Amino acid sequence: MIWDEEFETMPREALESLQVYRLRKTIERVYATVPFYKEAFDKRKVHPSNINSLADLQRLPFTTKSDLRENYPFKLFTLPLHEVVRIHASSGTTGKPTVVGYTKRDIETWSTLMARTLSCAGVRKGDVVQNAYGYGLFTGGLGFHYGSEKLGATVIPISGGNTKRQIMLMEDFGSTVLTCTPSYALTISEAMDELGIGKDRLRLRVGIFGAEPWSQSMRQQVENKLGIDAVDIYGLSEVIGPGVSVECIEAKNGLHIFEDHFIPEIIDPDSQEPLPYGEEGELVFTSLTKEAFPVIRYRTRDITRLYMEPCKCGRTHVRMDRVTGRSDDMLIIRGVNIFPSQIESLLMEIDGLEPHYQIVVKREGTLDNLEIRIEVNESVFSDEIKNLELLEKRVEKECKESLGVATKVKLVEPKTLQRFEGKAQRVVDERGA
Ligand code: DLL
Repeated sequence: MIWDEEFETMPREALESLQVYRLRKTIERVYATVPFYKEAFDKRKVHPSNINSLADLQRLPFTTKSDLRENYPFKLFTLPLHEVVRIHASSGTTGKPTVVGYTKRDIETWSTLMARTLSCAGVRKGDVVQNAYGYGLFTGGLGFHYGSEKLGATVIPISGGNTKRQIMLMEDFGSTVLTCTPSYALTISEAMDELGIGKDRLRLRVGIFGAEPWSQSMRQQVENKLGIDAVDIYGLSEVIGPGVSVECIEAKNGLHIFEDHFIPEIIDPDSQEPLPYGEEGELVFTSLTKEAFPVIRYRTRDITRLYMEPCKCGRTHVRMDRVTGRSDDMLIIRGVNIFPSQIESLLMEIDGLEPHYQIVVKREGTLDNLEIRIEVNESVFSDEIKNLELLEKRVEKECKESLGVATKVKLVEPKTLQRFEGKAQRVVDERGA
């Protein structure tokens, strides 16, 4: 079901005029209220009155994560704090978090976008949503919570963790929808095996998984293990949280970006030049309806591509491919660029391996080396040592061929690597150590 039929299926021309109108309003707003934007626009000699078409977007400067840090915590808000009813923050790996704020109307907009998202993923009134995204400063938990209520579904605000209890309630309350990171979905399915609870004892139908990269083969694994349709959802705190784009349950093929609220662009991360539809590059967003914390050409660092081919669900908005990774997560090993998600796709294709792995980057002498630790299943593990060694060699060979760099592979005992309740931490960098 399409939640906002009028907007989600808007003909392109009407959508673009709406975007231009909203863009102009947003630019007027930030220019008048946020010194950072006024200065940046003045420097480029752009004034809100110059914004009359989508092409004019190119005249605006980019905003980066470090701009957000330099304006920590509230200096990019367009309103005094007493107009802001909610704060969220995303923790960076280093230093201060990125802080975002919402007015009452922003919360209303976000909830509507999340109702739209859930609906696009096949959730209906009458569904029971087990919301295992973390509640707190992270936008996942509360974003899904408000959206589920808005849609009229029954939401269980269980948050992440406490996996046994999670499964018990899933069975007792008859949850039909599971929302969490894909890595936590795996952790849950593994715990079900351990407890001897088969998927037939649950009523799960759909999983809405995101907040971290995951591969198509991981989707198949999770779908089989839980007996569900698994759809990909993308978003980031700076832009609104979850509710930026999602796959439709009909096609499960690319994520529809809610273009009446956000304008996406793809740029070459080095030259910063815009790239045409179909080409892979860095995703950039401009918000069109946010009040407290609009963002102008925000560089996400996420790598993907956009495409306009019509979708069978009838939505007219542009789609994005699944995000392969963040430009800052890209590993450069002996001059070769490697995304952790490439390694995941490759491993998932090999029989006998489990979807639990860790990528360790080491420095030996002056050279960087990759080591991949991956769990094997019980039957492989109890096989003869000789066969384990053969499998190890085979994985090494496939890694070398596909990644273009020699990799050490260590097959490890089932259930020995770390499990995750929120975003997975797959890469361990031992170079600085
Ligand atoms: O992760 C918002 C969210 C919550 C999205 C729940 C989906 C579901 P942040 O903590 O600010 O916000 O992290 C945003 O996570 O820039 C991407 O690098 C990554 N990310 C989010 N969704 C996906 C996805 C939330 N489906 C950062 N695939 C983003 C790949 C994703 N990466």
